[in-house]
Amino acid sequence: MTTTTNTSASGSFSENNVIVVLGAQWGDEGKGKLVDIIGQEAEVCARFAGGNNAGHTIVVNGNKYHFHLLPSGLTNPKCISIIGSGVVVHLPAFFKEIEALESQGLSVSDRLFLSDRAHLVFDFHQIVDGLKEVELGKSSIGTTKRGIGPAYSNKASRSGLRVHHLFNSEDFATKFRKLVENRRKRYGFFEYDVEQEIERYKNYAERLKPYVIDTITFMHRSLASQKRILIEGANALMLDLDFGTYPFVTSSSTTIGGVLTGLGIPPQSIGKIIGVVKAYTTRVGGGPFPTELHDKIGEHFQQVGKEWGVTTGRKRRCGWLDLVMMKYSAMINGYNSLNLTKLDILSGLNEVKIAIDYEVDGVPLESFPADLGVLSKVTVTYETLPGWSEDISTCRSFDDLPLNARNYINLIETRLNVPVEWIGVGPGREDMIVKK
Ligand code: 2SA
Ligand code: GDP
Ligand code: MG
Repeated sequence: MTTTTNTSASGSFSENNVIVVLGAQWGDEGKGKLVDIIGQEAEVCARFAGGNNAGHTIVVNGNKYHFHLLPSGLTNPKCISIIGSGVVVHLPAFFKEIEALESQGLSVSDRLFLSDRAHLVFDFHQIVDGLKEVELGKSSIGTTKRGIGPAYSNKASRSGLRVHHLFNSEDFATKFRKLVENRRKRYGFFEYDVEQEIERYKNYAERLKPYVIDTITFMHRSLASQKRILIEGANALMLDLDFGTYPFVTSSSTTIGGVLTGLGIPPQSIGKIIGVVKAYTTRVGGGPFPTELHDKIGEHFQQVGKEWGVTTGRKRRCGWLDLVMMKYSAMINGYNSLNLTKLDILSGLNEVKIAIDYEVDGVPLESFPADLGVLSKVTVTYETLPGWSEDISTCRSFDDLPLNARNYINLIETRLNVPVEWIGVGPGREDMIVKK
């Protein structure tokens, strides 16, 4: 793989040693692409939350790379990648992803490290994920069925198994048997060969040894030696366990707080926080979505934007950009700047709309409501702007963009009071405008 790019990321690290990239909506904003671009200058790239539920597609010179559990910064052959203690790790998926990337010519195994404190996701967690969804029936979450919720549940209830447990095989076996027994008590008997699984994990433990380190010490050494560190978000603010549309959320802290707890670094080490926001909104799975469209425009976003899940292949739901949600997102994460992605997908629409207010029974809401019952009743106020017909995918500076596209961006900046620093106009690494 070559690493040439027209897009300079060097400016990003000139003033800050630690840059955080976070999803600002319901995920799939295009975080992977920005991480790939900034990652070309990074010495360390770290994941802090989630597991292999995440899906990032990166396109370099027409080649597609799919990342789920491993940090996308691995596209830079010189960058060391860290999976922090806040991540939950399914070892079969971990090794499978390494093999897939290596088969594409990306050598990763000598520069990838995993926290000894990270919790493990087992196949039985994935079985339980499915059983839980069935139990919920019509109100199911629409999870990725990767076992993420059940693994974090075990972590929170202090019965989970962490990476370091693998290296004490007797203790591991005892705890593992108990864990499965307990899940069978809760969900009824399910087929699962416990003893065979224990043997399988003995092999995994041997294979895993070279990857396991104390990532906290590693991160602090990297901070002390002023390494250029890129922290990569997975999922997004509206899927955060505390701040998202609960219970239609994932089970981790996907926000800035999760960066600190998932990597064990202090707040003052963070230099810059970049929020990635799609020029429209998508969501995959269940849950409320105030600006969702069930018309031709929604179909335009879905089809032209190729909105299918990277992990499950599910169709993503689509709607207008929502600045009520974005204000809430910016408030919590404190973005220093934004990467507006997929602006090219808006080309060809006569007019474009942006949600600017929510009202319930004629009364404007001050912020994004906690109660989904309230959220389901909101009337959304939109600002409508004229669209543009030009193909913008070859634009490489802000001034190259049609006036109406520039106005769209200006409105976002003014309303959110956060500068748009990066503008995505296509899936490729070079399809990015850096706004001065
Ligand atoms: P889970 O599996 O317990 O984390 O699911 C809980 C909710 O979180 C949503 N979720 C996601 N939303 C968007 N993208 C995700 N990653 C994949 C992608 C999704 C896919 O990049 O396309 O392939 O379907 C992701 N992961 C979790 C999920 O839809 C539930 O609403
Ligand atoms: P992530 O989970 O936030 O990393 O995003 P995903 O990779 O799940 O989904 C974003 C999709 O949009 C990927 O297929 C990207 O290749 C693609 N993409 C990213 N930025 C742009 C852009 O500016 N324009 C277009 N057309 N596609 C983009
Ligand atoms: Mg994704």
